[in-house]
Amino acid sequence: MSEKHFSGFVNIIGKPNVGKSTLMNAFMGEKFSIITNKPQTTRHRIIGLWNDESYQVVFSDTPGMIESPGYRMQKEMNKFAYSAFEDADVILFVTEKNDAYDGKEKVFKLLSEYSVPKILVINKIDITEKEEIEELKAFYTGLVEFDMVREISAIEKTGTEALFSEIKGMLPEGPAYYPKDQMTDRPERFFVSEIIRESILEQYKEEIPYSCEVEIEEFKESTLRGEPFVRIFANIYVTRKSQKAIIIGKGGASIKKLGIQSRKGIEAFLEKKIHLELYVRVKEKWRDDDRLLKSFGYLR
Ligand SMILES: Nc1nc2c(ncn2[C@@H]2O[C@H](COP(=O)(O)OP(=O)(O)OP(=O)(O)O)[C@@H](O)[C@H]2O)c(=O)[nH]1
Ligand SMILES: [Mg+2]
Repeated sequence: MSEKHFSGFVNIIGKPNVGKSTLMNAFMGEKFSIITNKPQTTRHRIIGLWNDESYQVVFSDTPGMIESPGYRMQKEMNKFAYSAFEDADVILFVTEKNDAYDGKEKVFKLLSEYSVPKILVINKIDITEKEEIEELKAFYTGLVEFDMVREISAIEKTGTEALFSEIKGMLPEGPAYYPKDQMTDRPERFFVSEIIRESILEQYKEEIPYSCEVEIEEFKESTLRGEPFVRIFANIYVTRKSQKAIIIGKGGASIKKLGIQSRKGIEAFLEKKIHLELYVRVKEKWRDDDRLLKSFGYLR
């Protein structure tokens, strides 16, 4: 018995909204990261573990890299994104036609200096003309020496299977980093808070999505009439009173809708019935407050 085993960290980086989380979910075949049409949806580094007998692929989805972060929260998000350069065995640099790079950004210097295999992934080819794809390829390969260039549509799963096989072929021989029955390094309650945040991003406009954070205060598993059941209390933090009023809506209509939408997503994820209570709290400066950022997992 000397079956070879391969493992490694495959870190997915790029600007906000290019489809990093969509790609991670396509590789995993499950929804790990939340996806919305709003930039800066992902705020943490999220790990998805793909296991079989011979492989453990440790995918990392990261927040989109921001050129000039404002709030402390965005600075910490950027740190998560750039931490992808600390431990990668393979780097996936994801782009799409709407990325406005001029070539002088820090990411290109880092990519050039980093010696692991790097793949240029041109995403969203379902909405990109052939000539545009060629232009993008020429632009990026002129900046960085990529080991591989692939065109995909993460949403339609075009080219993602082939890309996955190629990634596996780039992994070094080595033991598993995590237990083989594990799929992520985060507890269920993290994903529950993300599902609520996704519903907020979908339902509310303008500054609301960027002003919100969700904290799970209570996550209590029990049974109800012999069926598994979870009671969840969640706090939604906003930065202003006026935002609290918007989240709640007239006569509580908006928060009711949010609750229903979130509950559906959470029940599908946990495969259990839940009872969900949402509370809105105003914390003016949470995005710059060390103590709160720490409790929300942005700071160690
Ligand atoms: N047409 C098209 N849209 C896509 C594709 N992949 C992702 N999208 C859409 O692009 C938007 C952003 O996708 P995400 O996966 O959230 O992007 P992200 O890079 O993780 O974004 P951040 O977390 O904000 O950094 C969503 O509306 C997706 O549905 C694709 O292949 N084609
Ligand atoms: Mg994302």
